Amino acid sequence: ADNKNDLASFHKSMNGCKTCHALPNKVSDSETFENKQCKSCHGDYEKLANPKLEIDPHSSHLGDINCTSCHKGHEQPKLYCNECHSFKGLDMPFNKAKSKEPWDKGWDNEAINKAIAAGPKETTDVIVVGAGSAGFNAAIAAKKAGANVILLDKAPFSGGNSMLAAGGYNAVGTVQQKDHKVDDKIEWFVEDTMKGGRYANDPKLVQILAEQSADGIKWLESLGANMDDLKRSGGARVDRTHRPSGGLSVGPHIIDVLRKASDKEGVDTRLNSKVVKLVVDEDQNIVGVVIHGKHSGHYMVAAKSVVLATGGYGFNKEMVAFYRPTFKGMTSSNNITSTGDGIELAKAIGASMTDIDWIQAHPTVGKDSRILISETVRGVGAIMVNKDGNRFISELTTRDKASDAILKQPEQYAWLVFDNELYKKAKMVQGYDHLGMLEKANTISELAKITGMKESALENTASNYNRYFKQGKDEEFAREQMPLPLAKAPFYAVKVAPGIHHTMGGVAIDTKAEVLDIQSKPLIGLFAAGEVTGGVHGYNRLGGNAVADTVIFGKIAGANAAKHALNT
Ligand code: MEZ
Repeated sequence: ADNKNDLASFHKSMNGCKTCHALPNKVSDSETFENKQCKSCHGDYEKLANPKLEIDPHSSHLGDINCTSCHKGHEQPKLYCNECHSFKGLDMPFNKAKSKEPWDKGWDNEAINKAIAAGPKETTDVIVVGAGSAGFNAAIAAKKAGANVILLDKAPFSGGNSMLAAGGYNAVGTVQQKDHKVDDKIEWFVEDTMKGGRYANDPKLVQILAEQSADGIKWLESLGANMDDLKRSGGARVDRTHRPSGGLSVGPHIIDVLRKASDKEGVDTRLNSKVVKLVVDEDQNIVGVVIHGKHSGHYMVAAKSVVLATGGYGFNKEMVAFYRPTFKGMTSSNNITSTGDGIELAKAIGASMTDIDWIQAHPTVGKDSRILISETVRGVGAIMVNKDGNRFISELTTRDKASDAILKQPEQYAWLVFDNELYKKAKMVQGYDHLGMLEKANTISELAKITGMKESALENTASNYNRYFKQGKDEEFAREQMPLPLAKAPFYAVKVAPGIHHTMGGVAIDTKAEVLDIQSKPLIGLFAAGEVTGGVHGYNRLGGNAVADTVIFGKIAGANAAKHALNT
């Protein structure tokens, strides 16, 4: 420790460097020992959570992540929550410490070439790059198939963008649908997904998505997940979006389950470990990767199979501006990890891209924020009105259409309006309230006043909508489902605008999740799953299909990666 104001100096004064580190061992990239030390002295998150705090980072939706994600030993701490939120007054201890250059800035080709020339430091069967839902599912599937697996993530925590997924997982033919008497068919799932994607999807991939969707739910349940709640998402003709009961967000739940399951399976997860190169032999077959570890520098690990599960590029401003100039500068609901690394890695060894320029703007990101207001809110019953208080489209239309419609409204924003019945029903709405995002009033006209809408317009909208609800027919916009009227005070409104949410394009894959080259031949040993791939969603993804994609194709990629590694 060389900085009087940092956490390391404070701890050093107790029992020397041994307070935190397992000397003389080197610090691992995941800082595993250090994090165990934090918890052994301070207790786990449950103990640290302070019920008196309005916003408490120790009981957040990020779940049980490394303490050192925010509390840095030798440098200024970083409140990770504020990458998406703007919480004031959450002072972190030791915040006067000096900041340091990030360890992972830029590519260092000289260091990469040196690591390759030095040869592999280790050998494993399967390397999975990216520890979100696709990566965890791939790693667990590969491990269950008998392979040794290393799972890598560049971030100091696992979970990726999946940990922010709010809505749910689309599946057909589940016990849940049967229990709720929902009549659904694989063909309908396929048709809805193709229609939503403007028929630009790869039909073979969509068929797999639909056919294996119910098995994916069973698989998650076998790992410990609860997917008992059902709702409808935009573009679906029936209720097929599965999520945890009580209206909890799906992402944090399944990431918590997958973290535990992958530890139990014995997956070797390494954080702060960025893959900077896919290494191939003279025949273009995968032979390993070069990793840049926070503490171990550049090194090569050999493996016959690599699964790319690095997510999309929705948080990479330059890539968004390049592929979709009209979305330049638009806010993004994505995690800061969604920077398109897998696309660059795969491109560098000749992978082909599918629909790379198709980017989805989610219609309802909190205005001037990065917080997604889940489609669930409309699915459960909210209406959407413009700045004057008039509806302008069916709330359950697909996202591309809803976003386009908002962007055509005066001032390019909208309000979601709902009543207390919905507030009680959807727990995530209480979370938005907690974050101070909701306007609240005892009457519709008061709500109009507070939000600047026209009183008469909003009152008309509400009374018309309540009539449509009663008669079961939306005369204006043919909304397919109206689960709730606007009846029980208090009434709420949240201001929303479109924000980058999903990048539909990415590396081209076949039905075995093998990555294809520009002649549509598999790049031997390279697999991919989740948002890094293109083809599943066409030009527009339906709500609830991303989580399904990560689980189903994650499993396929992991199982095939294991098969390839163990049989060649
Ligand atoms: O699949 C999604 O992206 C989804 C359902 C998002 C949401 O609005 O909750």
